[in-house]
Formats: sequence, structure tokens, C-alpha cells
Amino acid sequence: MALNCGIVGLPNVGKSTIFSALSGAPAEAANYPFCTINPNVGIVNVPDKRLAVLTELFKPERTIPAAVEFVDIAGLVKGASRGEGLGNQFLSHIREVGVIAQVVRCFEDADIVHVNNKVDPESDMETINIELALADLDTLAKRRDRAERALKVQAKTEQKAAGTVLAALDKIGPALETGKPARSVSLSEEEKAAVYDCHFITLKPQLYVCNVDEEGIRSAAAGKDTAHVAAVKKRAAAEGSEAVVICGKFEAELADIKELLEKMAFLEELGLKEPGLDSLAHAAYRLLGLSTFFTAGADECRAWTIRAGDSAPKAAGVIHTDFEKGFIKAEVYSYDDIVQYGAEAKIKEAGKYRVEGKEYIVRDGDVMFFKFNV
Ligand SMILES: Nc1nc2c(ncn2[C@@H]2O[C@H](COP(=O)(O)OP(=O)(O)OP(=O)(O)O)[C@@H](O)[C@H]2O)c(=O)[nH]1
Ligand SMILES: [Mg+2]
Repeated sequence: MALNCGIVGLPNVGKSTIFSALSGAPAEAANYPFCTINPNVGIVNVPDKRLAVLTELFKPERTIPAAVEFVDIAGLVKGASRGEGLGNQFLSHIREVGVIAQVVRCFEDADIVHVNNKVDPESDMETINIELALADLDTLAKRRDRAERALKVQAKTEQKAAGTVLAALDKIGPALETGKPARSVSLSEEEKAAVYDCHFITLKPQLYVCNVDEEGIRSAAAGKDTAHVAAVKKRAAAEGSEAVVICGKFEAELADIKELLEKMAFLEELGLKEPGLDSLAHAAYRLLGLSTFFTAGADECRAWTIRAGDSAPKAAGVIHTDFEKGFIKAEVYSYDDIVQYGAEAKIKEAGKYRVEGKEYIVRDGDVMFFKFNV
């Protein structure tokens, strides 16, 4: 699975605005549909309080956060799966990402064109989800043809493989036909592997991003939902997906402020503790199945990204391939240990400083030091 998050939604709902605020990368955002044609790619830092605490303790020369890639994709309209709008081009870009963030317009602003001339999150989500399901049905039909041909002419082992493909497609097809995502179907590991090459869009984890106005932000800060946000959350809950609330316009202004105190004052004015974008970066990171370990020292404190479940040598390999090849052992303690004991020496005294070997599965929040030879 690609380790990135694609931003999708109807045209002109604020995808590029949110992307720019997130990544600091310029992306053209303008008040007309299909402003974006080619996808914009940007690297987004994943905010992590733990890294700030480590920096406070180690006072390193530099601090480097974990990052995740976001891709801002062209708007999708009804009929895209049949080539409407930017149609197929758009869909191929979505096929390449690991997870999907669907931006839903929840802001009222008569000056900003809505492609259906009405702010209606429920109908917008339905439009997008149906197009994604139709695109997958198209892929499914092609794959089925291929598997059926293989059944007739190929050797026994290939026939067996084609049988597994068909069994998976028989489960996915009826779901897609009723507008349900492929991810709602329960497949065996073997079936999942068999249809991996289809890159079904609706098999990817999805989260919803409510792009709200100032009223929406104030309501969210007060723990309440506007009717539009409630509609998105209802759908998300029914699918077992997450929904985050963001005001694209406000986040864009906030991202432009470099002075931290000024930033905090701006946030406070709206009753917020942290930028809404942080929750989006965190949600994408989690849905991608990523996990963080740290290296900490006087020269550098750094958060590194691994897949949840990776072993110690794999984690070492993220730093340098030589570290993985020549891996001997890892010295490990947890972030919670350093918070509790305040210094590495104290962790050692308490007997919490561990030495782990090749089989060790790295846990989120481990602070690691690798021993290797090359
Ligand atoms: N009022 C308001 N306007 C917004 C908000 N977010 C984006 N906009 C405006 O909406 C218009 C469209 O924003 P874009 O970010 O270009 O939208 P997009 O979804 O990338 O559009 P396409 O690339 O055409 O699909 C711009 O004029 C933005 O300034 C918001 O939260 N509130
Ligand atoms: Mg755009």
C-alpha cells in the first residue's frame, strides 16, 4: 500500500486550500470548479507532542518530525466513472494513494460556487461514494473477464488462483452494486491478496473532512455540531469511518502566521487548542497503519515512521540500509519511561533500559539506539 493520503471531493469544496495549509506547498486554489487538474503532492509534518518533550529534555541541535505525503487531486463530479468532468484521469490518481480523505463542503458562502448550487453534505458524499463504487465496478468487470478466461485455458495452479479471484469478486460485486464500499466486505487474507492488483478505490480506508465556516469552528470548539457536520458524522459512523472538522479558509490564514504567540492568539480567539489540520495529519497517519519510534540525543531528536508491526532491524533500515544489514541489537526504552525518570541514566538505574534483538517488534513511542556493524 502506498504511504500517502489522497484528498478527494466535489470540485470547489476547498481541497487545494486545505492541502496548501497542510503542506505549506503552494497549490492553486480558486473559486471555480476544476481549478486543479494535475495532482499536487506535498509532505506534511505529523505534529507529535512527544517529540517536543524529548526536545525539551535533550536540547538537541535539531528536531525532525515524522512526515506523511498528501496528494491534492482534481474534483470529481457525478458521471466521472463514465468520463464526465476530468473523469478517468482523476480516478487513476485516486487508485495510487494509500488512504482517502474526502473533503465535504459544510460552509455557507454565497460567493463560492457549489457545483449543484446547494450546500448539501449528504448528497455530496453520496455522489462521490457512488462514483468511486462505479469506478470499482468497472475494474471488477475487467478483472472478472480475465479470471474467467484463465479458468478455461490455463494450467491447474492458475485455475485455482483464478477461482480465488472470482470468489472475492463475487463478494465485492453485490456490495458495490448497492453503493457500499468494498472495504465493507469481509475477505480472507488469500482473497485480499488475490484482488490486490485491482487497486479497488473503495477498499482503501477513508476519512471525511468537514470543511466548515467560522460558525462551524466555534460550534466544534464548544463540543457541538452544526447540521451539516452532524450529517457527515452520521454517514461516517455508519461506515465505521472517522470525520474531522476543519475550516480551510481559517487554516490557510493560520498557516501563514509564522509567529507562534500570534498563532496561539488567533486560535484562542476561535476557542481552539490546536489547528484542525493536526487532527487530519494524525488521522491519515493512523489509517495508513503507521507507527513512530524516536531517536534522541544531543545532536538530534527525531521521529521516524515505520509500519505498525515492523521489527527492530526494519526500523533500523528506515534510518539507513546499512543499519538493517549490519543490525546487531537495539537499546530501547519507552517514551513513558523518559517522562517518568527524566534521564537515560535514571532509566538504567531503574532497570528499564532494554537490549532487544532481531525479533523485537517495535512499539509506538519507543526511543531506540541501534548497534550495527558494516
Ligand atoms: N468561505 C470559505 N471559502 C473557502 C473555504 N475553503 C475554501 N474556500 C474557497 O473555495 C474556493 C475553492 O477552493 P479550492 O481549494 O480551490 O477548492 P478545490 O476543492 O481544490 O477545487 P477544484 O480544484 O476546482 O476541485 C476558493 O475560492 C477558496 O478560497 C472555507 O472554509 N470557507
Ligand atoms: Mg483544487
